[in-house]
Amino acid sequence: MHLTEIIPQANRMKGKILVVDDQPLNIKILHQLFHEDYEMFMATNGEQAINVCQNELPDLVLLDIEMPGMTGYEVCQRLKADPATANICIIFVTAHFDEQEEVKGFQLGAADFIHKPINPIITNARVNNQFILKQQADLLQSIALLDGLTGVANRHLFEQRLPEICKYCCRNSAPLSVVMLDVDSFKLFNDRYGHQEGDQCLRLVAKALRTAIHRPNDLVARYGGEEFICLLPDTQHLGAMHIAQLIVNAVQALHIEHLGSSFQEVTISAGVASMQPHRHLKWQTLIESADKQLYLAKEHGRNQVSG
Ligand code: GH3
Ligand code: MG
Ligand code: MG
Ligand code: MG
Ligand code: MG
Repeated sequence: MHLTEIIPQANRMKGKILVVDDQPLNIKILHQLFHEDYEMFMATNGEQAINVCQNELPDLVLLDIEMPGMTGYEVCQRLKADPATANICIIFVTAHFDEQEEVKGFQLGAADFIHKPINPIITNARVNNQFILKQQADLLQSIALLDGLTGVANRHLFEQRLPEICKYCCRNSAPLSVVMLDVDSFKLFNDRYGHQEGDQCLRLVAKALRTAIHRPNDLVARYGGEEFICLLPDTQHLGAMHIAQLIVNAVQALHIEHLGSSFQEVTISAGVASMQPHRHLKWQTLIESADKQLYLAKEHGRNQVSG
């Protein structure tokens, strides 16, 4: 999975707002209020709202409570239960003031309430405040979970996601593959070209990795210094071997000079391990197997895949 899918870019210029209301007139009022500063999306029922959230990942949802079919509360509950949409900021828009109802909304994870009839000045202030808070939260999260040098997931995020992805694979009886990668003879690269060039090389390698791994549920992370790891749910061993080979080829195709290496350019080695998830199989075993395979790829001459 790419981080941009997990963490919306904190520095995006224009925020996205989804307005959900069964009354088109209410949508129109809110649209008029915000369309100049935000990219606007609309939905007239709960199902539609959830779809837009999954596809567009808005920053904020202005959510009507009383709607035929799914209520706003149910929409909120479903969005908060899905890790992909849980960070979306939800503001309920309601015609009734009822303490108990508002408490319920906050307990479900709403950020604020706006009361109908819409007061434009107050509504503007509340929405803009929540948007700023959302941006700050996104920024903090990206600092905590992204690798500062390469922009891919860091080890912390990897370790957070690994058990979740394993659970997902178990539930769906889906295979799970791991590709462990380690840049070849990188100590010699640093020695010859300097640490700055080394850093730039790691950025380019990470970019090549991100290009090769593009399914939404895949995860690319920097595992250690010059080591990367890819988690590939729903991927059989053969498919993972293919992807690993694509990465090995892509890194060599960068043609980064490395005269200390027998290939004369920067290369990477990969170890692949796969499993059919099973309650008794541990993900630790999977990582260990990939690591062993990586060691074999190194032993057999580097710039290759073992699995
Ligand atoms: P092998 O082919 O067996 O993997 O050899 P290697 O030289 O790559 O392995 P080794 O583990 O001996 O060296 C890894 C090097 O990676 C040493 C370290 O200085 C460098 N390295 C780790 N993290 C960074 C980083 O963030 N930036 C730079 N420039 N170098 C790094
Ligand atoms: Mg309504
Ligand atoms: Mg290493
Ligand atoms: Mg090493
Ligand atoms: Mg290395």
